[in-house]
Amino acid sequence: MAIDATLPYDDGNIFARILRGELPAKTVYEDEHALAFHDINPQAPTHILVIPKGAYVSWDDFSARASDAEIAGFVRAVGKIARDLGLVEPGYRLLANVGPDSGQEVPHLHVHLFGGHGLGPMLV
Ligand code: DGP
Repeated sequence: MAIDATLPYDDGNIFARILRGELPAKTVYEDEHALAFHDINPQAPTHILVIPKGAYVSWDDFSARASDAEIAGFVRAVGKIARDLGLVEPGYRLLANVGPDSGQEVPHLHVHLFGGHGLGPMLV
């Protein structure tokens, strides 16, 4: 169910539990600012979720409250993951859903990283 991105952070959400090691994930990358793992329901040949280590509900929350160091570390991590996975050629797509209209389901910021052949044109 889509979540209200204006709600306070709920530290019982699935991705908070993955960050704490309470739930398993197929991790591909971790550093001080970011954790990346395979989406449980992949929508492309490669479908990775990249999440910040801090407690942020959405991109809106993150961009408003995170420190410059957190933002820079997270953005650099996303780029590094795409490079490390060999996605720069033929290309990849980033997506972050924010709030009910977007269909955001998990109330911890996550950037979808889609890659592999045949992504096709963006529909929205
Ligand atoms: P969004 O609609 O933008 O909130 O995307 C949530 C994504 O999270 C969706 O593609 C499925 C994925 N997902 C949900 N639960 C889990 C989980 O427990 N583990 C993993 N790896 N992915 C999950």
